[in-house]
Amino acid sequence: MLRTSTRSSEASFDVFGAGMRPPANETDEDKARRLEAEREALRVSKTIDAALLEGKKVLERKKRAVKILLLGQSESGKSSVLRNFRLAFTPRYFESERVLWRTVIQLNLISSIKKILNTMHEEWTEAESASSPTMLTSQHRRLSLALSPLLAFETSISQLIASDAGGNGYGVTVRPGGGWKDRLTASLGRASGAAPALGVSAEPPTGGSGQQDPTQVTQVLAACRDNIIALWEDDAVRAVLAERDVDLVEEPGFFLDDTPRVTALDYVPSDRDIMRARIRTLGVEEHSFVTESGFRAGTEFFITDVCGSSHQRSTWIPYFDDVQAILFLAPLLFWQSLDEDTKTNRVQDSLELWREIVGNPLLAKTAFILLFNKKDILQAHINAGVVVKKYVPSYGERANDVPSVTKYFRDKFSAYLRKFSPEPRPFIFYETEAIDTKSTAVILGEVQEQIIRNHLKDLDVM
Ligand SMILES: Nc1nc2c(ncn2[C@@H]2O[C@H](COP(=O)(O)OP(=O)(O)O)[C@@H](O)[C@H]2O)c(=O)[nH]1
Ligand SMILES: [Mg+2]
Repeated sequence: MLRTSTRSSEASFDVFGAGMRPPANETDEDKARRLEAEREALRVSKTIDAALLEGKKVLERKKRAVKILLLGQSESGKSSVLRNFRLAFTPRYFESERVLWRTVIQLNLISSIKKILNTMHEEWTEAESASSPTMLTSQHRRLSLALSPLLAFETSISQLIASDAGGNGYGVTVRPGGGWKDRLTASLGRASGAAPALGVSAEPPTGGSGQQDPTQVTQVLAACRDNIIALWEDDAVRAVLAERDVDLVEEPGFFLDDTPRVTALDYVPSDRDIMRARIRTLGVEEHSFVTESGFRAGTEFFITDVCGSSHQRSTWIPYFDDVQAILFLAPLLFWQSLDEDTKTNRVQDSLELWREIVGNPLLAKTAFILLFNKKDILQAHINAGVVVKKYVPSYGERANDVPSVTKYFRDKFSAYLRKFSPEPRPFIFYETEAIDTKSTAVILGEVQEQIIRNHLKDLDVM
């Protein structure tokens, strides 16, 4: 039963007042305790108020900020576009991270070497068990032995920066949240005894934590330089790799052709190197920052970078709420299949993902910007004589050139958008090459300005 209270203000005041009044027989000690408890209660209440206010401020900030989602299959170039974004609009921040990319690139290089050494070992094992001949000689054994110290570095530094992210045995895989940057910064700082610096030739480290010391890898790589070059330029090694379908040049994070530069003691990664570096993030990463330059510098951005592999895609949905724009990355690499599912054609997979995303009612108001990324790779393959019709039968007799391929797929993406969008909307598309920072900066400049303008219009401040 619901009891109604008497609404006499005097009565309720009295009741309230009696409860708050100190007891008549209160001792000095009790009084001190009571006052302390009251002070504590007030402090807690103020803290809660401040937290609520802070939470409200964050929400308000986030509401005014520009929210962008980077979507696309694994390896489509999402993280590279984000890096370009930071280079173009937060250059000071980008500079501060250059030192970290050196270690990532060194690891990328070692990963390629590891693949070569593993392939050579497979060859030897098979040659021994089947008593079949091999092109590899004792000279190759010596090279393999000389380069093996690098493998220990790959393992220990990957573990250091990847924490418990695991991985597939090659390359660098990290958990979201930027923790890897903190761990690596700390480790580089510890090893040099000061803040990490670039452009100075490192002295051989004296302290540090043994093989986990990322500055030592610089020394060891420098010492291995000639052997790495000898390995990579060896005809027999190349032939064994080709025979076993190991195509390192096509893989992300390929730096073997840059060995002399990357193994130099004073190596400083160029902007392009940083865009070419490969690091895999498991899970969704949210980046927030205030732009230092560009249109309306000082604008706050929240950019969400997801992990694109197919079994991670269900984790994207919570990030769809309240985003102004989606940058959808779709490289037109029609001759490739997905790493995680070798039966699925990459472009087909992108199209299906696009269909799901444009059809999602949560994104009905979101602007779509489609980036046909990796246009350099498309161009190189078309130049090398790859025939589109062979992989995409419906391509028919259209001209086998980049503009025709691009138009063919653009029409497909556009038709899906028309057909599956909850309401009609335009989309912009660009052909991009995320490792070319200059051309990407121009495109991102346009995109960023357009998104900010639309956002300000929505907020009614323009
Ligand atoms: N050649 C070339 N490589 C690219 C391009 N965009 C990205 N990459 C490389 O492709 C790899 C995967 O890119 P990443 O941004 O990590 O893809 P994500 O998995 O979608 O985040 C990286 O090694 C990049 O350097 C491009 O336009 N051209
Ligand atoms: Mg990524």
